[in-house]
Amino acid sequence: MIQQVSEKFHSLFGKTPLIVSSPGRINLIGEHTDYNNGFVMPAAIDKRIIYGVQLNGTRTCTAHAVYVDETVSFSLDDVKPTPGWINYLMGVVDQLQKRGYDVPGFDCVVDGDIPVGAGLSSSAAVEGGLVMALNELMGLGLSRIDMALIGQKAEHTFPGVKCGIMDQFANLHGKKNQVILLDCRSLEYQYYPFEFPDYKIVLCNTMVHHSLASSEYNVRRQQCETGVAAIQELYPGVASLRDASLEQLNQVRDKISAEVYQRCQFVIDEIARTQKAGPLLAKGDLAEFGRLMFETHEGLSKDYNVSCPELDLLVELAKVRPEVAGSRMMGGGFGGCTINLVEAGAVDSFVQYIKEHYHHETSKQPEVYVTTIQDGTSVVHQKAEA
Ligand code: GAF
Repeated sequence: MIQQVSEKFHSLFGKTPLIVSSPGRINLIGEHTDYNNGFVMPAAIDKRIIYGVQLNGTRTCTAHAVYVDETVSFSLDDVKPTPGWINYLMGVVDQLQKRGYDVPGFDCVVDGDIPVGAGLSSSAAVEGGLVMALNELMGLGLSRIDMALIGQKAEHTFPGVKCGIMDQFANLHGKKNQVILLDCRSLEYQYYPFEFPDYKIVLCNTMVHHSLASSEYNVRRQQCETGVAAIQELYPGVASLRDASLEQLNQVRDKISAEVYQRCQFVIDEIARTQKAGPLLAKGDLAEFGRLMFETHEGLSKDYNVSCPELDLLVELAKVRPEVAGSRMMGGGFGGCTINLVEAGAVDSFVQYIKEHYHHETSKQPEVYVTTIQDGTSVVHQKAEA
């Protein structure tokens, strides 16, 4: 892919680009906890976006996406939300401009193998890769945390998804064979080795992406805030669900709707589960870790209500297989992938079983990815002369 991007860039723009590699992410546990100031446990993976970027000395930015064979342009003097994939690039440029940087015109070629709408955060990869490229080409000296925050804000303001920090953080801080335990309040983090030769991480893609995803995401965030506001009436020190206990939530039960109660209960439980996850990994207790993953799925499906029949089916199918330590839906929900911890020796039979049964029940052919944990966004080739 790197060579293809480089060649395409050369044929379109006649120059040698800076190359940046920007990965998708998985999340082992800690779902819908990031925007509640809780903990998450993501990692960067072997599916990625490759960027070729070079400054062009004009006030125009031109981008070519190889996978859709489409070229689009925008003026740096007219950066505003625009339908299509260009929105993610413009969101990043807008954030840099808002921080006072005089972004110069650039050309770029993008290619990638992160399936879109699969819950592997292709959008954070698009954002993180461009911030990294511009940081390098403009010599901005931004930290990886700055870059993650820029990507997150771009997502809020352009596509309009009020996401937490997990995806952008994992994209920029991923490390080969390590998962990140991130405290989304302080942005302090710790790596845990994920080196279990007897297990593989298997992603099963439902191949559905329900249109509810981004609107319902923002509704969940709002519901959590409603729960916090009710708790704050009694406990002014509670700034987010991270600070709240089930006892406190129970005390305001009659002041909030049953739905808001369920949402908040899930988040409080999920933060507690994620805090247990690090020590379990350190001990190599994948059996208990996997049990927590099943519990997470149950909560996401029944209480947080962000699953869908296809995701539930994939988890039900996985649950009865002895080679599966844990399985759950992953990411924002309403489609996309499940993440499964599967005994390495039985991966082939697991994949075959999932494909057959999922197809039989839904008439859809799932895609299955046996993934590995890799480094986060990085510059692949040093800046070449423009
Ligand atoms: C999406 C969001 F972008 C993340 O911030 C996170 O909230 C996730 O859904 C759910 O855990 O990927």
